[in-house]
Amino acid sequence: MVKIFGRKNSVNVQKVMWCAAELGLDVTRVDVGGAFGGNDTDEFRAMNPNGSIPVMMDGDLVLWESNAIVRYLCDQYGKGPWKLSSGHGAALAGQWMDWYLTSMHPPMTTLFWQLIRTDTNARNDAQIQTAIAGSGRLWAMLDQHLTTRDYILGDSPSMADIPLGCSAYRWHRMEFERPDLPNLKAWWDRLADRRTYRDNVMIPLT
Ligand SMILES: N[C@@H](CCC(=O)N[C@@H](CS)C(=O)NCC(=O)O)C(=O)O
Repeated sequence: MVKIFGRKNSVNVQKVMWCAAELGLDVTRVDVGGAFGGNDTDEFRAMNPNGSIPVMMDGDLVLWESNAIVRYLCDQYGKGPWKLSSGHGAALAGQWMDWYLTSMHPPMTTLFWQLIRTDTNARNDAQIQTAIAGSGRLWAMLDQHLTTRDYILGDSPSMADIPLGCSAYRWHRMEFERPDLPNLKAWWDRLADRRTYRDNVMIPLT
């Protein structure tokens, strides 16, 4: 039985829970982090010295870093396009997943904290505008990539769609003026047709 430690409103926990749902895994999730606390105890830090969520436990394997957990679950339990252990698919999935983490996550985190977690009168408009412009340039690159594909690797969803897919919900749901990116929107609509995505990702932004 796979156990996940982490609150469900965390984008990093959502990646793992959505992935597990796609694979049809029976997962137990324990609320940890944020208002629930529990991630600064000796016991939790023995699992993850960063004190961050998510953490996954599968038998005697304890794993942190959400993208690493997604890759592990797909490799261990995935079938078809969800299992990409090697070859071009795995390489390209790694590229998009790393790109999310290193390029897209920073401006999207700024937007989330400014627009969702900061009172209106305490917001920093310059930071918000810079983050909209910065993430908008990156979403435009993905929009271009999606001109000829339904999903990031082609005809089927795969682990490559997971980190960016979780972030795309926030991009489309937070309130600001977005550039018109029709291929990105069509891809996001396709994700939103999936019950697994709606149940685990499309939940209130808090
Ligand atoms: N790179 C890590 C980042 C983990 C991370 O920063 N998690 C946040 C939640 S999204 C966290 O633990 N915040 C502290 C808390 O929730 O108490 C990953 O992808 O798993």
